Amino acid sequence: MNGIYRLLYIAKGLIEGRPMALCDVGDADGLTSAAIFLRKYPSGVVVFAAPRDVQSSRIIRSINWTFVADLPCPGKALIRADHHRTNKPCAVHEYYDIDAPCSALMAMKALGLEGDEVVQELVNVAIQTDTANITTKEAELVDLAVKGSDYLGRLYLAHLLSREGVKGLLLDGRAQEWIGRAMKMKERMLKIADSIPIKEELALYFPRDVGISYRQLTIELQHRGAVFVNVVARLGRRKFRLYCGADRESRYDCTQVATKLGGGGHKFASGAEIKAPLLRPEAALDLFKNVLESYLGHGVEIMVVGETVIDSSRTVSTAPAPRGPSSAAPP
Ligand SMILES: [Mn+2]
Repeated sequence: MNGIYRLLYIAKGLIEGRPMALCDVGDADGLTSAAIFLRKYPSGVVVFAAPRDVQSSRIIRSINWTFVADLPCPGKALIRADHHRTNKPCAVHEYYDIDAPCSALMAMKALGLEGDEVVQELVNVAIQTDTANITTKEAELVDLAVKGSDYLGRLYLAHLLSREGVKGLLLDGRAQEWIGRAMKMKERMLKIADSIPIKEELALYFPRDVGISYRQLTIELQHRGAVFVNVVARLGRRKFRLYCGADRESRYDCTQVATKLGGGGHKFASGAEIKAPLLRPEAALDLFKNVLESYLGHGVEIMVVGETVIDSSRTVSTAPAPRGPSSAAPP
């Protein structure tokens, strides 16, 4: 569905000859970067995409983008704002710094908007959300609004934030609805976190989607004392996604796991969409286990989570995956 919206907005941008931005659909950094672009170009067209879409879509790769934020280089771009270690630069004007806390900060510099108060507020929000250190009400609101909204909702939010800043969310009925939805998701995520015994290294598997933010779960488990968290969720028959989180100061490097599964990101937060074999999609889990074990240099026990999550009663059971003796717990 998102692919169809993308096509429609790309067509609109091309036909009307407007400046076009390609921004990460996944989080508040992509959203605030899009809002900063619209602050500079109020008539601009925003197209959202995930990193994997940039790699796979020939249409995205064929467009001459005015602005790209928080995403790998699609090929042709005038300005790009980014801070991902695994992304290769390519734009005419690169604002690329792997030590930057977020892409929104690079977007502000790239578009020369340092003096704009709304932009400064949006950057301040993205710094907090992208470093998993949310301390202000504004950052909390934007984070929730992103998590509770879909593609078109995020487009709406980008325009709202560019016009009115974060205070625009408070008076907007749709934004309030998405914030409420995300708060419910967060409650469910906290219940699941409660059921997981904290260890330095955690490897979790969700055999089906339980409708939470798995990224948020990795962050929560780290706050509770885990240092290296890998979550794989099965989101469809052949669709498995990895979320990896590691403490910034630790010896762990999430990109080492994610890139071997076809993804990428930061040392402290990476992700991948795992390609599952057509006839035996379950092999994706074995692939994940092998990659994780070879990176860590020892056996890994994968905990299966949420098999009996029932929405009404919200009970959660966790049990170790049934595995052979070769995959016993690490020494
Ligand atoms: Mn980012």
